[in-house]
Amino acid sequence: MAEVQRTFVAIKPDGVQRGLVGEIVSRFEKRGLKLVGMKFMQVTKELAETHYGEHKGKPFFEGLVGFITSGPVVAMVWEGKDAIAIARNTIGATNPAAAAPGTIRGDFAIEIGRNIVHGSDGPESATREIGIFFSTGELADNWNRTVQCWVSE
Ligand code: IDP
Ligand code: MG
Repeated sequence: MAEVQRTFVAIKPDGVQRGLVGEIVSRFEKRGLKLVGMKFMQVTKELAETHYGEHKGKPFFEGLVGFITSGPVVAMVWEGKDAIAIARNTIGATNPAAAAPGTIRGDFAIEIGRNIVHGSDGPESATREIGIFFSTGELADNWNRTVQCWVSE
């Protein structure tokens, strides 16, 4: 039986600027994940450098930090069975040029530096990323998504 997980997803500044917030949120809702956290916010340089710490030193790091701080983002936490992998395959491959049609990146983006959405890549990064973007009081998990019995056995 798949484990119930939480994952961190963010709509990056390009997704916000292009008016794709509703479309992207809708895809996670329709897939069957439960929303437990959401905020519209400006990412600081410090938060961006912490969030993307694993990429420090890579040639695209400075550009990535500049991009992610260039406008507001929508930070979210989604919950469900296997939520981390489910969110990643809803998002699609890192390079949109190689992302399958039907995925968010495959449908709305064409290059890696403007790939619209972020999703945690494993349980440790999910815990870490949720923790740096949200305090526990900001997560609203005391609700029943009543359609859940039609999504999961
Ligand atoms: P992911 O977002 O699919 O997990 P990562 O390899 O963790 O992909 O890279 C984090 C982010 O860094 C990517 O989503 C993308 O925005 C950016 N990035 C990764 N590689 C490149 C690159 O070669 N050029 C420009 N940006 C890149
Ligand atoms: Mg990553």
